Amino acid sequence: MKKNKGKELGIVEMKNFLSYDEKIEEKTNGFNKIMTIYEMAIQELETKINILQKEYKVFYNYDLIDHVNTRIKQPESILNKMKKKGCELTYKEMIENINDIAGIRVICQLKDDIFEIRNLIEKIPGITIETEKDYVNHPKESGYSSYHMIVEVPVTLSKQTIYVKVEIQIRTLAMDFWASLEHKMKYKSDKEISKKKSKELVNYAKIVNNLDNKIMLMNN
Ligand code: 0O2
Repeated sequence: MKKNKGKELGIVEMKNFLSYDEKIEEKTNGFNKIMTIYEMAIQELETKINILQKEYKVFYNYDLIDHVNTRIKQPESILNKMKKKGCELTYKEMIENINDIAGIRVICQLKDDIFEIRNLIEKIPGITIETEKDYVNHPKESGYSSYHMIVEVPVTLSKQTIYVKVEIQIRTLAMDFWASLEHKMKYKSDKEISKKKSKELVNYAKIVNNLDNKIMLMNN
């Protein structure tokens, strides 16, 4: 379990709400309570990111952030991921091992902006970065490109503060277009797609990357 300024995270504070060794039961009161905490964390972080977006637009006349999407992972998706990771299907294992139950996607126009946004997020008071994955400079084999951060967001309730993990994905409009298409075609599909199509997708990812680089140069 992670420590934050000498404080145990997440689970300990959330223990007051339900018994954490219990098996996950979707759509029960306990499950909904946990999901509400994740929703609160998204709300907290989204507000802060929206403020940065507005600040850049109004004070610097610059569209640093094109738009922001948020989502709570579907219960079925959570359970599938837990099974894949070999976790026991308890709330404790879910909170400890599934980092992207709460997700925020920040979409920008230029590749350089991804790192500007990352640096601004790092400076938000109270937010702690737990892990980062740079699929922008190191795309996945599939061609997937994006900057990932797992951050801890403090959610202050009347009797306690709960530190909740949120996954942030930062990517350009072009990367987002590719990822959405590939997600639909392949990533979450039960059926395998042909090797030819997979290769084609990797090629399109390279074209998207090229486009992002050219637009960045043109802009500079
Ligand atoms: P969904 O449906 O988007 O929620 P870890 O969290 O480190 O234990 P994980 O989750 O594999 O392991 O980490 P990673 O690589 O950071 O991927 C997390 C998310 O990134 C995925 O969540 C996808 O949203 C996205 N992603 C990663 N690889 C690909 C890819 O090849 N193509 C597309 N389109 N998206 C990708 P989920 O839960 O897998 O799916």
